[in-house]
Amino acid sequence: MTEFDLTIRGATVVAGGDVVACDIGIHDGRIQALAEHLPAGRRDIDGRGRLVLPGGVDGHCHFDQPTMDGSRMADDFLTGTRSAAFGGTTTVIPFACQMKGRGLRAAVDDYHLRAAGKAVIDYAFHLIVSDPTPEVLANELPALIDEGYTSFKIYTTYDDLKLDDRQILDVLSVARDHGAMVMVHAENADCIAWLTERLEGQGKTAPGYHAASRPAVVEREATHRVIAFSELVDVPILIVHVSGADAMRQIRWGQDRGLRIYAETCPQYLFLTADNLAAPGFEGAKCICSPPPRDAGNQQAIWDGLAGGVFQIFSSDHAPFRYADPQGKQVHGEKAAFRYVPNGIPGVETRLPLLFSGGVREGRISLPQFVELTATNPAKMYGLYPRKGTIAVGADADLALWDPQVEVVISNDKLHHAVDYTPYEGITVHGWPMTVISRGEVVCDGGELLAQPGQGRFLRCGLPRPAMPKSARPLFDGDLGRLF
Ligand code: DUC
Ligand code: ZN
Ligand code: ZN
Repeated sequence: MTEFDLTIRGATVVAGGDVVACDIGIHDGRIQALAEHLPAGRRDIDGRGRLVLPGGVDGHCHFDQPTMDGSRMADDFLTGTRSAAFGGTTTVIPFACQMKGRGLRAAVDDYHLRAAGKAVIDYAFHLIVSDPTPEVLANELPALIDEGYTSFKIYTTYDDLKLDDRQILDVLSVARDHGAMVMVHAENADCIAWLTERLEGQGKTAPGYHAASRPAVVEREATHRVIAFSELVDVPILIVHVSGADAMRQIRWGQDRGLRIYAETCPQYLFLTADNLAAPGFEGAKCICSPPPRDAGNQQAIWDGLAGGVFQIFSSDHAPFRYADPQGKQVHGEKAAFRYVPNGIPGVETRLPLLFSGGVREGRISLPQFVELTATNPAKMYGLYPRKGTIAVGADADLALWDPQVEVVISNDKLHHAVDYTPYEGITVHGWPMTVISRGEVVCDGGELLAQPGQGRFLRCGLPRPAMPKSARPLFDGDLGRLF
């Protein structure tokens, strides 16, 4: 038998939906053996007292994404992946964003340049399709899917990004034909614009009114609409950053109807509420994100949906803007109306500890559910499984060794992103990843970064199995009867 490069001994391991005591033998960056007792490796790590989980897969985060309003994201591929790694994540999937009037290929090329030589963990790209021209639909998108960019996000809101219904149907149809996964940001743009104008007319421009401009009904309507489109085109969709009970009910309705509707939620919908947006002065801007956090009842609904299977994945939607910065939340000044504040909050490092503590430690979800939501399912949804997201022979040795007991009070000065605040300041969590391993190399250990920038590799994604349409037949095969 080949000598292991690394053996982790005596740990409690979550593998294949079970919690087992075993050793892990690693060779050439991959898991080569799982057994009760394995021979010593060239290096051994004592795993006693540690919980070994697959490294997290954060299927929704934004690093160094170009913006249109003069703002700038604080995290690039170095600080973003560093922060992810310290929080137990070993794969990230940020977005190559098409600018209206430009091609998708240009967005991908530019994003590779931004990533080059920086990442400390592995990364893939989603695409954002904001301008589905005939050329994009017929040529660019199919070619990119073929090259390993097999998931894309579309928006029903934000002027720079939103698609109209006809465009959404066109994009869904390409996804169906080529086997890609479509992520949807579902909020009704016209309702938001209408409400925003009225609020501004009443002088209600403080950050707290951001929540009033995007109430649950706005998310519910768009969620139901895209579920209907998914049924019409017969293609699965994944609704991202679901904020509460209203949208969840639409999703459950679609799922009960037998449609392949998947859903993601994020820490902000469990640990923040609209009250955080209404903090004194401009402070609430720190929590401006869309959809906005709701209230305690909706937080509970999200917990229930995580435990009960409405949600398949739990991502950060890390969108990092510094607070006290003319290129951050204050790009239009420290008294700007809420509509001019960049949307997004940081969370790539705190995603896993918050869910581990609030979910597993508090008994709301099981440990295997935690692993599914944060690693296995995102890997499956985005065509990275079984290479990523699981502890199995042959998988990449991407592992997080957790101390499940340690108590940590979250504070920004302990985090590794480049943002000057965390919305979770002062929250106490139990459990934190102490050692993080990427393809067999220790990336972080005891608070120290051991990886070199550029060590992370770009991943081409396969076609995700969950993106397969219900019917294997082409949508229009000369027989329109199926549609009616
Ligand atoms: N909403 C998004 O859709 N993306 C980034 C951040 C946010 O709040
Ligand atoms: Zn979004
Ligand atoms: Zn996002």
